[in-house]
Amino acid sequence: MSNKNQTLGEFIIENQHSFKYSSGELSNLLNSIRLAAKVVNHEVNKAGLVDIIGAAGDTNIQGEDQQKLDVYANDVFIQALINRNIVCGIASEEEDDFVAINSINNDHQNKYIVLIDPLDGSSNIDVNVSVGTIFSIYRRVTPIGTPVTIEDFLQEGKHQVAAGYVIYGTSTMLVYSTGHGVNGFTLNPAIGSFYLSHSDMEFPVDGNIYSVNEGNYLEFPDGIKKYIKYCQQIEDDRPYTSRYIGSLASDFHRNMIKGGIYMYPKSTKNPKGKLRLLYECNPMAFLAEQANGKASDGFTRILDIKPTELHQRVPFICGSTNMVNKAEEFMKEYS
Ligand code: AHM
Ligand code: MG
Repeated sequence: MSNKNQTLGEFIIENQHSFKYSSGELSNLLNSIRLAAKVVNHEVNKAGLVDIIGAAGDTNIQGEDQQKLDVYANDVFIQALINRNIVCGIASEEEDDFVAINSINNDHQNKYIVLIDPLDGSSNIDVNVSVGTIFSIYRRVTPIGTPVTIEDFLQEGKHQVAAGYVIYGTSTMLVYSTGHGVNGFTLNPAIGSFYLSHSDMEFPVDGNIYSVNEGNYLEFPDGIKKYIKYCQQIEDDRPYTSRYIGSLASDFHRNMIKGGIYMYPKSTKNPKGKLRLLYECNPMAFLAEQANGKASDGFTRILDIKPTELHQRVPFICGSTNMVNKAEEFMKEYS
């Protein structure tokens, strides 16, 4: 039962029984993400004061080194996850390799791994536009009691046990799923708590918004070019509206609420696409499917792709099911 006065902390506890392995560890893990999101939010809110408090690389008035926000967010999330002694490994878009974490007792008993894009769309920071954090959680596949290996991180997205994002925007929101639908929580900055504001979020089956960086149009595969022309045609309920923030979590969030499609196809410049399968596409695909939407690389379900490397990139098409189906039809016919 959703309750509008419910905090994220209360919601996590109340829904703990629905996790497949209900030991409290996943709740604890989600709580560490909740805490880190609040810390990063505080820092992101100050970003416009950079001329006053100093830019990245400077030393501030207290003698502290100013970090770039993406490095700062990376450190905050990793530290918050390590502190709770629940995860055995973390991979981050900001790190070259995964970080193996031993448990406090030195016995490698922790079960969960986290993959994270700590500050996605960080080029938006300089112009006061929303940025996000995207996270993805799996159970390890190698035996408990041994150190994690790359195999634990290269799991197909369909094995995620939870995923979510934080948007640092006009309001700060944390949206996540543990495989039982998608719920969104809005931060009340005066109190410092996230409250359930969007319960059981779902993509409308159809929509009229398309989100793509059209500056790359000439470099897109023919299927995508033809689909974009289809979106622009004056026919039936078209032309659709074009909306592109350039911050995946925000574009996804708007499209989930209003109905739409997000595309980052491959191009001559990015022959494999730009977005990362493990840190961006898999968590968003998991959320999309949990919210009645769909995510594909144009031909294949994102969650079925077997990763071969940590920083692998894939073309990404995600959103309202009928719109993604239509884009796939064009890809099959023309690309
Ligand atoms: P980043 O991880 O380097 O921040 O890049 C990911 C971002 C997405 O949030 C966004 O949708 C896309 O890159 C925008 O890319 P572009 O500026 O090429 O349109
Ligand atoms: Mg990113």
